[in-house]
Amino acid sequence: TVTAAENTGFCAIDKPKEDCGDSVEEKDTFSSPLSVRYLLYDVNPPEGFNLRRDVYMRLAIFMHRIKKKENWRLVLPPWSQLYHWQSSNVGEQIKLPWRMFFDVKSLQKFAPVIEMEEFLGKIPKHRPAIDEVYILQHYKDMWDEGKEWQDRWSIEACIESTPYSKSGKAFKGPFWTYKNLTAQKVECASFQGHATLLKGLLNQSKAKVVMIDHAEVALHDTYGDHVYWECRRSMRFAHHLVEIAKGFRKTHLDSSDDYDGINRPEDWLEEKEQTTRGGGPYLAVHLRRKDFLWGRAKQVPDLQFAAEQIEEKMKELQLRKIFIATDAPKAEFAELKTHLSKFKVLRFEPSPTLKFEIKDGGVAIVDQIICSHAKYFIGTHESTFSFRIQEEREIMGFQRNTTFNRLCGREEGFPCTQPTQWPIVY
Ligand code: GFB
Repeated sequence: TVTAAENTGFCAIDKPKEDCGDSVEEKDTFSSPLSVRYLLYDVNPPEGFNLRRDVYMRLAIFMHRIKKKENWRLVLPPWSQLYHWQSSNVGEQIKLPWRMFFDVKSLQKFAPVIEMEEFLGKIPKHRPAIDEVYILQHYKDMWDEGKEWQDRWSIEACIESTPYSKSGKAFKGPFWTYKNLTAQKVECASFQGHATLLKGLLNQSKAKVVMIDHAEVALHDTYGDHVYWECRRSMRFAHHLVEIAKGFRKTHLDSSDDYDGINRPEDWLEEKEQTTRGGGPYLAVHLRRKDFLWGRAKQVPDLQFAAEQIEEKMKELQLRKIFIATDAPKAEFAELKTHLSKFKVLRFEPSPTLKFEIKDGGVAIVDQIICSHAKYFIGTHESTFSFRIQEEREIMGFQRNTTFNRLCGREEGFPCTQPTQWPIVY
């Protein structure tokens, strides 16, 4: 039997990587110390998938900027044990390569990135994988009154305890759950500034393999300029997930790119400014629940109030179908449906086999793809999950009033302040 994922060219963990992404490597044998250097990174453990995507962009843009002069490879940190990935029955959600979620070839057209396994395959046996780890931390005086903002970094004592500990000559650490990985040196670096400021930190070191932990401390060089958007456009989703979303749109939402007037070239480099007036004949809502119910209590509506807002928009747009992307448990979704019984309310619910293959991350991406193709989208206040959908819609050229919308909390009332618009730049 051919599973849905095999059918769509799914790049499983055990599939040869040549089938899934090109190597950008020339032969680097590790013999000449600085010919090629490797930058590894990790992010504050509780952060979710979509904030991590943003941190990737900060580093990829940095690599893109220096790629003509310096020979770095950015090693894509495998996805391991994300806090929000809580499904049982999907197997272990650790060490998942980027090709499960993104088109790595497409990423490589913007920045010199490689998968972790490709990097690990290069390390000679006798050698610790990582030479130096720098844990970024904020300056203690960063928030002091009257302190002027100034780009700076310095190696300093660690302010908080770290998850790295010395064992013999080497340091052990979380290292994306790879038990055998070690580092030769671990230090803290107080850091205030944009990602390109990391250049100073990397170049004071002569190490071949450097890891930056808490990379989220480094800020975007420029948020929203054309380089930001090039990087963002290079983050095409993995083909098998796009195909699964296409199938769902066609079967359940009467939606296809042709009918909906959406026209995106295969290669993001060929993408030009687009205008989409259509979109699939459905309203898409990203209804963030779980930790947002207490983290953003004022701005996240209860289900009844969410349904009232959705119903009003449905009447205005004269649509029949609603697609809900949500992290809500089944019971909450069932309750929402009872409040919207006049409409067809749908959610993407993969079969157990498919879910096992694409995992929680894949389900979330399919949700995002479906939301990004709708005639009208309403997101959740300050959710990076919603932000990424808005960006996708900007790339496709939807009218901004159909994209930058969010549900209002009961306490705020309706209407409420809507999200900032971040227009695409070419
Ligand atoms: O993606 P994310 O950073 O967005 O984290 P926020 C939320 C995670 O929850 C997603 C799941 O990556 C998914 O795993 N999730 C949320 C969903 N909404 C949906 C959905 O509609 N469909 C599916 N399938 N899954 C931030 C976190 O969350 O919120 C931070 O990154 C922190 O760590 C902060 O917790 C408060 O920006 O929404």
